[in-house]
Amino acid sequence: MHKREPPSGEESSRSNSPSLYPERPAKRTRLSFSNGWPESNDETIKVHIIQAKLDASTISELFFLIERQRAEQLAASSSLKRMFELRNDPLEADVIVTAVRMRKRLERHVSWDLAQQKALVLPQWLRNSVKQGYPAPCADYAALRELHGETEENCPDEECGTSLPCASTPQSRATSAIVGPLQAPVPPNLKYTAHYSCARACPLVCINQDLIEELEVIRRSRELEGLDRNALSYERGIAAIKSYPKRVTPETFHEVTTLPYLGEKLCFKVNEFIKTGTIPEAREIATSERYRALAAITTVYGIGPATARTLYDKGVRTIEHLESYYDVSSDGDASNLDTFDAVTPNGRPIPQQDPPDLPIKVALALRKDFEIKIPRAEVEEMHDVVMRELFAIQPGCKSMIVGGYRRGKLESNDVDIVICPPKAEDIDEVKGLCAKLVKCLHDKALVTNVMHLSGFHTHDPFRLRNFDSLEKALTVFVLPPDGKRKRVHRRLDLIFALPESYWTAIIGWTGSKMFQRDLRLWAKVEKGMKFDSSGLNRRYDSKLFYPKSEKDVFDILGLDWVDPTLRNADA
Ligand code: 8DG
Ligand code: CA
Ligand code: CA
Repeated sequence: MHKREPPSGEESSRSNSPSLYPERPAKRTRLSFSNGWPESNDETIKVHIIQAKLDASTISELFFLIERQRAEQLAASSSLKRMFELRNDPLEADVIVTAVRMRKRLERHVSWDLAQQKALVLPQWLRNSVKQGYPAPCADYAALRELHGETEENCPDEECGTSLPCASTPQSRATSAIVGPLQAPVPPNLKYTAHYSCARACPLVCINQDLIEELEVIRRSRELEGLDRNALSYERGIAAIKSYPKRVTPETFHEVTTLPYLGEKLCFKVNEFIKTGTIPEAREIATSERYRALAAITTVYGIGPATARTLYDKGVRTIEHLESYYDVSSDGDASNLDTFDAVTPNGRPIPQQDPPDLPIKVALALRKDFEIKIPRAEVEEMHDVVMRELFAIQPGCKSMIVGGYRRGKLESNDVDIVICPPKAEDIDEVKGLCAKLVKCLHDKALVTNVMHLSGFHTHDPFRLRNFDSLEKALTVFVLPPDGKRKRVHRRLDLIFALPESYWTAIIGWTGSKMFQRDLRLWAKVEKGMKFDSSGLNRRYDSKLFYPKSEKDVFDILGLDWVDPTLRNADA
């Protein structure tokens, strides 16, 4: 797998966030899916993994391979039907992946009878199959010599050449092209037992992701109900399980109970999950009218849980109710909302005023656009467009795409870019650069709305001023028309940092939220320091530090390096 080195202090003026994946079409599939995943169908290849004889990082890698290709499938608009899906029960699987090569050992996990009805393959089969986008011939990877014939016979690749895509189809080539390196390997020094999530490795998709999704429903519901402390307990429990590299089973349950923040209540729920594959409370919440309503209402930008609860009390249950409450038509077309009233000869609108903020009616109309996730290629395109405009105003700025994109997400909800002007000392030179850029982007009809534009402050060790002393603009952005694509409104956050706070800004805005929260806590409790996106200082004498790289921040805080792709401590 691809290993990314910690970045050095030397940055180019373009993003140095490496694209983890080759470019792929920006179209997206309208597959039916639940919990964000495509639903399995007859053409899904069901895979069971026997964990015996596999080390933790291999188990994690194999589970991750499956989850990742499902996400790729969803993102890539591929019509390829051969998806791989995990099955806990070997009985339900088409293929059993195992490193066990002896009959006696195998029979501890699967009966011989059952084994004869399946294809039993080595882990490399899964790697190669996912990579090429269709099942490799199982016989070439047969785990047990005695079952070579059965493995060949039961291999799902036999269907290749009938109704399903096989090696030579363009679809399979397309999928092959979009499977890239996954994430940094987990370094042995990052222990899953560590108390702080900033000292653990949290992959984007973990081996217990199905359990995480259940716990996330409960966490979200606590948040929607305003039970913030309780929500935080779930958030912490989720972060702990996220870095646990073994599957939760009756055998591992005892160890799970010893993980940080796994209190009695959470352990009870984990145990329910082990026994039934779900958490009853999560199922009950997910189907309740109140949860569904509050979750739907808060998808509108600017409506938080408290407002959502008030609206619910007034009878609002759906987005349609909300639209009539705010007297908005429900055609959902946001294209007429841009505040431009003149048009150039080539059809580009000319803005007549400063970018407006995002009133609730506009937010409602933009909701459908905001629901459409942003693929990595488009994130990069947006960054390129912004940096081109910035260059015309102020050459030599450094920038980095941060947020979920940097943590390896295939699709983001919004785009976050940290920008740093070239000169180190002169605050006046950078003051207002953000506002200038936003104005310029608005003049070119690239930014349609600005929800927040903060002033510029030097680092404030006593937190006497705002939350963090960075210049930031939270905006709505649309890529320039290319004659083909529909203008989809995207959320774009631009964060301007002074050179001395560039690296802390990058860490803060790379997230995840829990990673950042624990970083602050670690700095305070363990090191007597204060960390936030705008800087790093020692509490007792307010001594400021000027990190020269991201790794430098970890070093100053006495933490081992954690690759951005392993900072996914949130669900
Ligand atoms: P996505 O939903 O956009 O796909 O994922 P994300 O990129 O992880 O979420 P995000 O909401 O865009 O947040 C990115 C990171 O930025 C997250 O770790 C939290 C952090 N962050 C904010 N707002 C602020 C803020 O005002 N100050 C600081 N320092 N950090 C912030 O979201
Ligand atoms: Ca983001
Ligand atoms: Ca953001």
